[in-house]
Amino acid sequence: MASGGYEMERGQGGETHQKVPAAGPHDGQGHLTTNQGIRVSDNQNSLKSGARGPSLLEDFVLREKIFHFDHERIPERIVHARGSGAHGYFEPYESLSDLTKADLFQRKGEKVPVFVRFSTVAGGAGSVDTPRDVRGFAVKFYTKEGNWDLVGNNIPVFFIQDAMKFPDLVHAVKMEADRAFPQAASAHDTFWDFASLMPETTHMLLWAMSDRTIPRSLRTMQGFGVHTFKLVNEAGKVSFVKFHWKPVQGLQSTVWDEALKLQSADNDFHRRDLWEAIEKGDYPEWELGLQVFDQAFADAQPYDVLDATKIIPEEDVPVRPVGRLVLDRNPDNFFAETEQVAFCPANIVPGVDFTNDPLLQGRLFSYLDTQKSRLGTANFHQLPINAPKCPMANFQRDGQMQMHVPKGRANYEPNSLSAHGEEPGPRECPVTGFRTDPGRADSEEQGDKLRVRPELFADHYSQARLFWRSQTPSEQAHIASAFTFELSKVKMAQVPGRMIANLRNVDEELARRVAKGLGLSLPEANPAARAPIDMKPSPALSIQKNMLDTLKGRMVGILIADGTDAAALSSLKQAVEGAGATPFLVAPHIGTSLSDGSVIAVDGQLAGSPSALFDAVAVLLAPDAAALLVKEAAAIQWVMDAFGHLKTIGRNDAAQPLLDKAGVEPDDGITPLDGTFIQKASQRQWAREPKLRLLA
Ligand code: HDE
Repeated sequence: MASGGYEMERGQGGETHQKVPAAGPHDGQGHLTTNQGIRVSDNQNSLKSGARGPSLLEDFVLREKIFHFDHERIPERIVHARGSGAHGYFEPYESLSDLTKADLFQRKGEKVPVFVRFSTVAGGAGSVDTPRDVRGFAVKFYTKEGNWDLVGNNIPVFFIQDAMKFPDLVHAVKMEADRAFPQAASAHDTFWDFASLMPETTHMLLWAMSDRTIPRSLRTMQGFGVHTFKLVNEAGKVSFVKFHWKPVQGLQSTVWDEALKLQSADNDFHRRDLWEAIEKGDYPEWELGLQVFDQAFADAQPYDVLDATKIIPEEDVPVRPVGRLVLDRNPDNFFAETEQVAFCPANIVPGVDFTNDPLLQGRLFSYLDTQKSRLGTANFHQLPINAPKCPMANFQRDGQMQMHVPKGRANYEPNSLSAHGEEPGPRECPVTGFRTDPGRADSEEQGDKLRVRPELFADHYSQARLFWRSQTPSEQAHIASAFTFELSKVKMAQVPGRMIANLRNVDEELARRVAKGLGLSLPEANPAARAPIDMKPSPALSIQKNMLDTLKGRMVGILIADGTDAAALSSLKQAVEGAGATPFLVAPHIGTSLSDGSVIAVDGQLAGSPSALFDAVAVLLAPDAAALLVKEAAAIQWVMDAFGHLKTIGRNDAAQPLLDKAGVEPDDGITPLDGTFIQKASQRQWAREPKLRLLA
């Protein structure tokens, strides 16, 4: 027996011995077994009659193995199918007992375990990480009073106001019904057909066409609970709340061309980035922030706080940081945890409550329902990733894949089994049990049964205008260009004009720029159901105004080749590491000889490591190598893309010919390889963009 392995017995036909590691089901002694615990003598050969067959039906080892394999896949999520998850904890900064009785917010510094899953929305489970798409940001808190799921997105508003429209929205955005393309993209007929007919989508469309939907990393995006929720304290006092997650690393997005190139460079760009950051101990972190307000504030606003297409500007209600979320452990198994995790907005704890937001109300039903299709049984809550980490007890019984083995006769209540000396089972607790807030604060006193929406829901444009006016000129150019790009993919002739007619209610200039980009004349504005108003711009809505000037947790690509100066490389790497970033060496060959004769193995070969993968780049070459690389398309493209993606480029003198060949023009972001490079490497050179890109 080899250490860590199992010496196979000789196969039926006398084949060679092989050593295989003990993995998967085993009996605790390193032996491979079937699911029934029977030791397997040969995991290489099926059972045959004679060396040349036929194979025998009685081979239960083969049949069990293939049977299980045949059923390895489960239905993927209808939306948010592609996701990446991690474990971590939430830690409150202070007690929030004045606001909520929720146990997890009572004690400063007491950690609550969490599991977080980030996702794209439109693509299938095997789609890429970097399409233009909303990102899911779902957090499961395993509190002492049961699981609380805050199932949010990286955008604080949603496309629609009422759950009734969700299947239509999702059908429209996913691949088209007859042709099954495009995968993971909103740039197609059915999405824009739907969106242009539904003015309530306009605010979210502005966000979706902004750089929010092409984040650089899952670690550099915000999260939002979206709906207004309630917090309830011990005395029963109710406050309204919006939940915010703010990344400690600040906001970072890509530019569109970079996002496209990342799709071909690395389909798993975000998943890998999250995994590697956690493996390195560079734990992603967010602050939980609350916007707390009362009914009087809600009544005074020109929008309805129950409308999920509206934000509450941070300038009106500041976001109060109340704790931090740290992700410090990768899943042990993607399927068992990230795939099988079942989030549900209806999972809340005493101290938190729902409002009557009609979108939220629909979600409260949907998530439980979908898990039955996806996970196949009403007992999905027993899977380890979904099970609460506090005690649970009730009289629910049986069902497919029941894992619990309840004892005794108590499966009903009330019962008098204790009178017979039997275990009576659990009882309700009117004191500590979850009680729905009876307050009518957010509802009509006595509602008739109507299929209607509240009056203020009819304002579809004011906040879209607020968002547009809160962006920098460069962000506005990105939004106008994204509308132009997406609508340029639409073949249904009536749709782009209809969309521009809606945009005229947001901003005339935006509408004009999109029309010009598409070669269309400006259509009549779509009559607005309710005339938009001008709200004060909110700087908090801009990414560029909320980036942090730090290299911490980022990646710097360094292009080298044979003959690169060893000492200069070593000090550059040290400086990058000193700033908290990771240097990533790229060269034409993995084995690269440096000026001192040493040969090093670089991290990535040039053809497979385009500069889109990095936050900033450096080019450190010997003159001979530069003379060769000016003929190498991959090297020219590497530099050209870094320039086009507005990244800071550090270079030594000998590398200049390559920069010249790539069309790099000097600006603030082209630096020598000294302290200036490190100082500027965290920044994007927005001022460069109008010089090299024809934006709408
Ligand atoms: Fe979801 N959504 N959703 N959604 N959603 C699902 O649940 C649904 C909405 C969000 O990582 C599904 O388990 C309806 C808003 C996230 O597993 C499904 C409506 C927001 C995730 C479902 C909405 C979200 C989902 C599909 C309108 C942001 C992924 C698989 C009434 C606040 C969670 C599943 C994960 C997943 C229904 C609207 C966020 C079908 C009916 C608004 C992050 O139940």
